[in-house]
Amino acid sequence: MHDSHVKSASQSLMDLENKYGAHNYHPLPVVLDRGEGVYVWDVEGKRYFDFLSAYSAVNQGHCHPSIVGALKEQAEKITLTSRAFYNSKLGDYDKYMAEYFGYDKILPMNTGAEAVETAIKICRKWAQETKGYPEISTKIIVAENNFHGRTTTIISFSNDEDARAGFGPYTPGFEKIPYNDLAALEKALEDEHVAGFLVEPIQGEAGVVTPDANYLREARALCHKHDVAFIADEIQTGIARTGALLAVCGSCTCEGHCERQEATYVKPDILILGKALSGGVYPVSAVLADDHIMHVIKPGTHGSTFGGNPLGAAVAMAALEVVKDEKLAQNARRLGEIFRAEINKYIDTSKVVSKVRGRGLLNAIVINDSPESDTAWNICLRLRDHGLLAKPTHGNIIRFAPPLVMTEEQLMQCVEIITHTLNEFE
Ligand code: IF1
Repeated sequence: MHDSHVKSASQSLMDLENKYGAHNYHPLPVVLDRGEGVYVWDVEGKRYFDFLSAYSAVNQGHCHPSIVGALKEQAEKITLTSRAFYNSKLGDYDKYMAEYFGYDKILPMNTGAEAVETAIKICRKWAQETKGYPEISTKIIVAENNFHGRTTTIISFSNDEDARAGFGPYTPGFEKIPYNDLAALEKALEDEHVAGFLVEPIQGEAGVVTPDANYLREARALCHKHDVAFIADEIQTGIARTGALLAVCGSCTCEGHCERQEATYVKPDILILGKALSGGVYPVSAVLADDHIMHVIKPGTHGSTFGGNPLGAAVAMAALEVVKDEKLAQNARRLGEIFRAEINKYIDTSKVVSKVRGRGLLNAIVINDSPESDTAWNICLRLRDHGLLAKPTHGNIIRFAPPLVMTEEQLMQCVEIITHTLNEFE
């Protein structure tokens, strides 16, 4: 029998994180030790369905063998050269990415926030050098309740007080408008020095907020009417998560190999990728644009030690091959429809859940309680007890984002766990 005064391995490890790690997160009390596909195991060996996917970074499933294989093979050759020299992976990677997503060029970076910062710099430089905008009045429009990362410039245009309080002074040159509001965008575009509009196709952290069907297309058209760059942050919504290669692809599930004939495709002028670009195996992010914008980047104007390293290049190409070969966009679309239909059936007779929303396998439920309540947190604790890991976003919203390699049978097991757990709170 386990002595109650003897700490579990999990508790000992949680105590170490609390004692020696900055408290910049409030994790669910579970200590993960192994991952494979849709499953993770804690240090006591208990298995869980992972319904967060490391915030949509492991779309291809934990430790996908072909991605890990690419990592191992490259790691034994050469991992990092810096861009002071060429390397034998980057040229093939640049070409692969340009063709996969349909752009002239890619600027390779590492984290999502770095890629967002890179996109902001490219957009500003493009406006100032090709359109003669004055530096002081160059502006980028963003949406309220955005999440684009945690650097000082990015939190400067956040309206999440937890993310920005105390970190000023803030970077100027950004204007917030309501999300999914074309009239507000049209009005903001009256300013003659707007360089770009930076937007998430679906607002993830805000609680998986999906805009009207025509929003992205109309927003891009408004931007182009004013020669303003339409910048899509697909770090969380991209790489098949929403049932298409990119959320801006809409209903198309061609995995990026059509000639973009699909009427639903809204091509960003600047595309930002991260997270599942590497399948969660290594930090890889990227900014893609055509030459008329990317040409402003000249030697010495931007860079990073790890950006474009051969290890990340090898991993990202393997990760994108998995998306195509395993038809992850199609699977995400099909399973997402089943998931929302099943949860809506539950909602019909529920007092606890008021709504389910999302696209593909990026979904969230809204708990019928105040955002300040701990109901959503307590539901996630019980989900953990029942073998499924998820975490609330803001207060009363629980995001559900399993790896896209999930089977229908596994999904139905998870629906059973979720509805059974919710029932305990009715
Ligand atoms: C955290 C969630 C938050 C992102 C979008 C850029 C980035 C992210 C659309 C920056 C990162 C992560 C960061 C993590 C929690 C998670 C997240 F929505 F995915 F759940 F915060 F909103 N654009 N999202 O979602 O990429 O620099 O992290 O690689 O910071 O708490 P990064």
